[in-house]
Amino acid sequence: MAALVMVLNGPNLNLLGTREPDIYGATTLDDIAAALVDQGKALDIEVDLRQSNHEGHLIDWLHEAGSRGALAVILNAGAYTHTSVALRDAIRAITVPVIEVHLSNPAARERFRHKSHVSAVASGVIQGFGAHGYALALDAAARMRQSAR
Ligand code: CA2
Repeated sequence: MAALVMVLNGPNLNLLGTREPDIYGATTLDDIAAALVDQGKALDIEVDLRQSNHEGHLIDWLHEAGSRGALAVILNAGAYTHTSVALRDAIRAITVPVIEVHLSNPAARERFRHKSHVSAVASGVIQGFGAHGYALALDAAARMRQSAR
């Protein structure tokens, strides 16, 4: 059976590819989803990509990843990264490894983006590589499965 990787995206990421391409690139979230599904087929991984502008949805989906025994969650929590203790608690509450992804490099941006509530409870962080960061994260998830075998 294919392993499951949930790719969860937070607020405003539905706008990807339509505004601020200088910061976030020209690739849409649909483009990213299609590329990850293809990449997943080659790795025997089912990719389930979702986006919500609501914090509680992201928390419910993290719980779902836990109850479905997902191989990993790839999480771009958007601005909630910098504000949400509730997301941090949800990541702590599941045993599924979470790979934090950011299109931009928040460490090179405004000070308020330097704090991530996710990083300390994530298995790893990929940031600053644009949409390619999601592909790197899926590859990391596949390698985690290999090393667990
Ligand atoms: O670099 C990232 O991936 C971020 O998670 C993106 C968040 C930002 O708050 C984080 O600091 C870093 C913002 C997502 C907004 O996405 C947009 C996409 C297109 C146009 C406008 C916003």
